[in-house]
Order: sequence, then C-alpha cells, then structure tokens
Amino acid sequence: MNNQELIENIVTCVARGKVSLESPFPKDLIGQIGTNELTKIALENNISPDLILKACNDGMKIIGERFGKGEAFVPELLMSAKAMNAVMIHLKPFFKSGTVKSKGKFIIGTVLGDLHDIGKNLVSMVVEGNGWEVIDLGVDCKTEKFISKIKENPGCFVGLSALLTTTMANMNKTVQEIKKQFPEIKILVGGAPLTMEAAIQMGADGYSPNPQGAVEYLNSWV
Ligand code: B1M
Repeated sequence: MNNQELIENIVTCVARGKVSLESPFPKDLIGQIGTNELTKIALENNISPDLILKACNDGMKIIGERFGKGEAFVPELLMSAKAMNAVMIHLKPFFKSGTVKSKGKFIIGTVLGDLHDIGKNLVSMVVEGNGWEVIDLGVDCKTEKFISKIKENPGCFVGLSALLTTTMANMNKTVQEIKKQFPEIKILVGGAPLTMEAAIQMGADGYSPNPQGAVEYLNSWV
C-alpha cells in the first residue's frame, strides 16, 4: 500500500467504522485491517500526524453527511467515533511532547446535554502539547462543574465545546454564569455549530474553529 492508499484507507475506515483486523464490523470488511493498523503503518512510513488527522476529519465528514441524509444511524456514528479514537491513541504522543513548561491552566469540557467529545479531546491534546496544563472535565458538564473547578484554579482559562445547535443554549448559560461569578476569567468556545458572531453574542472572550486557533488564543495571553 503506498502512502496515498494508506490515507484513503484511513478516510474509508473512519467513515465505515472499521477499527482493527479483529473487529467484526462492518461485515463486508471482516478480515481487513482497520484504523488501528493503518495508523501504525502510516506513522512507520513517516506520514505526518497532521495528514492522518485530516484523513480522520474527512472520514468523520462523510459519516456525518450520511447521518444528516438519514443514510446512517447512531450505531454507525459510534463505530466511526471508535475508529477515530483508535487513530488518536497512536497520535497522542505526537501532540503531547511533555517537554514544555506549563504556560497556565486550561479547564475544558463539553457542555451540558452534549456527549460529543472527539473534537474536545483533540483540542485538549494539542493545547497540552503546546505547554498548557489541561484539566478535562469530560462531557455533559453542568455549569456548577466548571464553577467549582475555576474556584480550585484561580487564574485559569476556560474552554467550552458544543456540537449540537440545541446545546449551544446551554453553552450560553454556562458562559453567562461563569462571567457573572468570575468576570476576569477568559472563556474560549468552539465546536461545529459555533461562529465568532455566536461566541460574541453569548459573551465569550474567544472563538476558535480548530485546536490550533485555541492554542493561538491561549498563547496570546502569555
Ligand atoms: Co452526533 N451529531 N449526535 N454523534 N455527530 C453531529 C454533530 C451532527 C452534525 C450529525 C448530522 O446530523 N449531520 C448532528 C448535529 C446537528 C446539529 O445539532 N446541528 C448530530 C446529532 C443530531 C446527534 C444526536 C442528536 C443523534 C441522535 O441521537 N439522534 C446525538 C446527540 C447525543 C448528545 O450529544 N446528547 C448524537 C450522538 C453522536 C454519537 C454519540 C453517536 C457520536 C459522538 C461520539 C463521541 O464524540 N465520542 C456522534 C458523532 C461521531 C457525530 C459526527 C458524525 C462527528 C463529530 C466529530 O467527532 N467530528 C457529527 C457530524 C460531523 O461533525 N460531521 C455529529 C470530528 C471532530 C474532530 O470534529 O467535533 O467538530 P468536531 O471538533 C473540531 C472543531 O469543531 C473544533 O476543533 C475540533 C477539531 O478540529 N472544536 C473546538 C471542537 N470543540 C472545540 C472547543 C474549542 C475550540 C475548537 O475551544 C474550547
């Protein structure tokens, strides 16, 4: 398999939810390698982690579009998420060098009602790899969870992620409550349905469409 084929196969395996050689799903790909093995080979072939990550995003886009059209369902989305997570296990060391001194603390979580965590995890990894101490609160985070962590970590920065248009309303509430109690705390928001305009409207301090923008925002305060 040449490098182009490897990348194309990663896109397909993420889109189809093919995790590894052993995985019994999808049926027509039984006996074939999945994202786990493909990523290992891709890294051995010196394909850059950024390119592999882009392949994952392309795969996720395909399954997302199929889901949007009613051609795929939640179990398939879950398998794609699993396939992407198998890639992330191999890419993690590249995002976490661990050699840089901490620039500050960044508390991140997916807002209440929202279970999507792949994007948030990516942001966490990239931010951590850029020298920040990351406190990851997970998914479906109530406002109180953020508030109590902010109290424990004065001077921290906060990041909120949302993937559903419906949970943007919860993000709004969380931003407003944090700002009410801690006006000095800087809040960065992100996630597919967000825009700079929406971020400003809810009173957040920053918006980024991707992990690199999150790093740039945080570094601008150092
Ligand atoms: Co869901 N889902 N999902 N889903 N899912 C979407 C988001 C959807 C767009 C699919 C579609 O209809 N086309 C749609 C939302 C529609 C909308 O509201 N506009 C949708 C829906 C409807 C749902 C359910 C309601 C389905 C149902 O049950 N009927 C349900 C909701 C559950 C809930 O949260 N309460 C649901 C469930 C799920 C799964 C659990 C099955 C699974 C998530 C698994 C997991 O995360 N562990 C899932 C998945 C996988 C998706 C899609 C296919 C992929 C999301 C993803 O991981 N993308 C998604 C369609 C799509 O996005 N194409 C879809 C890859 C990831 C790297 O990108 O998360 O955007 P993303 O993160 C990016 C940026 O947004 C940014 O950086 C990341 C890297 O570039 N970013 C930040 C993210 N957070 C940031 C924070 C920052 C800065 C940048 O600063 C703090």
